[in-house]
Amino acid sequence: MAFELPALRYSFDALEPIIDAATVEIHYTKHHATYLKNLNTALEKYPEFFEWSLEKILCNLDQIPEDIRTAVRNNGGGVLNHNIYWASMAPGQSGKPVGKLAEKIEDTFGNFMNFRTEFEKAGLGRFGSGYAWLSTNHEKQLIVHSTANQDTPLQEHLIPLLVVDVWEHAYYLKYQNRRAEYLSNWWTLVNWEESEKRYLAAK
Ligand code: MN3
Repeated sequence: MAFELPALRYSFDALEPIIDAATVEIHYTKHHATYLKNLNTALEKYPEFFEWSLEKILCNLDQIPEDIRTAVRNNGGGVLNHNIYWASMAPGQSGKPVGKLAEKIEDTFGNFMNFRTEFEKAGLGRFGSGYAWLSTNHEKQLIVHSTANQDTPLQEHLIPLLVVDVWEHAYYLKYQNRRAEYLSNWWTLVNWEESEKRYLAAK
């Protein structure tokens, strides 16, 4: 069974005015969909990997045949990262973390604003294309970091909880070169219930 594109949980215009409808539509139906198509095309040569989860594939890239490994790393990462990015956002959010994750953020960073500053710094500091993440390790410690291109936290043995896409295609139509403005506006879209679920499920 080929991998599939998860349905977007909201309409293209639901993240307005922070992220415009055209950006969401192009990002989901063109960028994300193309990573998916290219991943499936690469794996057609070795269909046994369709039995694996995408997470398992990305955690075990050394077991992927060398001739498709780079394609699987880039396109599989592109699929997973976007799956998490879309789920990290929702319309009508409170802007504040919830539950156990909220407590852990306070414990780790002192307060939410310190965490937010560190996360934005990770996004701004990522040269070129990539992502800023809140991830957890196997001891359930929180880590703010960034990844390049379509690499994922899984390759660093981390479990992703929250992500923002800082590729220019994620914000260029509305913000052009103003990545900092995109990042500071983005917080009102964060779906903290989703991150809390990921944190509780992390092992
Ligand atoms: Mn993207």
